Amino acid sequence: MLRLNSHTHAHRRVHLAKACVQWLQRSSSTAHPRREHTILPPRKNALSVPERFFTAPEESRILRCCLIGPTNAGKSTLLNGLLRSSVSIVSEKIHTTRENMLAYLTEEKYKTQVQFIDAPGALGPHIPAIRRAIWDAVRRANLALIVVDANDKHSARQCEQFLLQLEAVLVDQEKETGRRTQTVLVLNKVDLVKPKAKLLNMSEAFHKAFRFDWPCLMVSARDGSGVDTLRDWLLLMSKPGKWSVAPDVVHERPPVEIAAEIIRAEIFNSYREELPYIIKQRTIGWTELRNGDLRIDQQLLLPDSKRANAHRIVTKRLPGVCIAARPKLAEAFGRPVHLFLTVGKISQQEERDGNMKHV
Ligand SMILES: Nc1nc2c(ncn2[C@@H]2O[C@H](COP(=O)(O)OP(=O)(O)OP(=O)(O)O)[C@@H](O)[C@H]2O)c(=O)[nH]1
Ligand SMILES: [Mg+2]
Repeated sequence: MLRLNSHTHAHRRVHLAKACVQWLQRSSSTAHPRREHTILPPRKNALSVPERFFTAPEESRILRCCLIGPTNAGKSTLLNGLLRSSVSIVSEKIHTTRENMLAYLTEEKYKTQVQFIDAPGALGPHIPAIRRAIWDAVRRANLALIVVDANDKHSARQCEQFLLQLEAVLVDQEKETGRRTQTVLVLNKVDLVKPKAKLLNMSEAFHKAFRFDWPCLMVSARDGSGVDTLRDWLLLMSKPGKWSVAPDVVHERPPVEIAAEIIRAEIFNSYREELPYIIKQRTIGWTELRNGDLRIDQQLLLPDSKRANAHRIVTKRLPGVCIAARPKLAEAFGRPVHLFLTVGKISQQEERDGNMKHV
């Protein structure tokens, strides 16, 4: 009996070994293809990717918080500071953020998760999609951070109209749902304000114009002052509730979208006037190279109607965009990234659709 068993085991081992050899032979011919056009999640050091299943602690807490306010006030810079991670793109141009961006901060020690919505900026040119995104962010949140540039002395007056619209949205929300999103004023860029007494005047002017639920908070998203205090306060503002994502998830954007955003930030830095707003991006290649590096091929598309001059300018500055974007892509994906950009044209149909998103 024992011998029979040993024989069976030996037979199985031989069979298994043969199967392994066959599998290795098969996979060695496919393991290193010249190019694999598969889209894989980022590797180590990369931004986190969502997990389908996770166990949240008992008595978990949650806060949904949106960042709204004038364009260029520093909302995205502040979000990155709160997350201690570069998730949302930042530039000195207006309307850098074009649609609501979700991001998560989880402090397991406090069993608390904060879901952030970084909204596009208000007070720029009237773009209906941007308006809709802002009010949608407010309705989804429990707490709205109204982020304002403290160094802009006219901001209280400029915000009047925006605050009136916000009040109307909150009144409607209360009528429809019986719930009103709470509001707090966040004066950002305090590093630029001197003397600091000006900040008190500004806070007073805002509080006269709008009924905020909480006293004003003052921060500098750039140098980090006040950001830790704001983060702690947000954690305290959470309420018992289920987490939306696993604790290591910072955002839920697919790698292709992350890459497009990083490149878009450099498009904002490299081109002036209307160009950053009319360029669309199309990822045409995502290649896992044999040595583990990543190759990204992307086209920057200009409307067919644009003059040849625009094409020339975009082409001329392409190497600069590549050079600036590569290290940031490498940091995000945790390995060397070879970026190849070319210039193309948007078809008349795409132009007519007027979709602002990455294509
Ligand atoms: N000095 C200073 N500059 C800041 C601060 N926060 C942001 N900035 C700068 O302000 C500019 C706009 O920052 P963003 O974070 O892109 O502003 P935003 O409100 O998200 O802008 P939109 O997405 O266009 O609405 C960038 O050049 C930032 O570097 C700050 O605390 N101090
Ligand atoms: Mg932004």
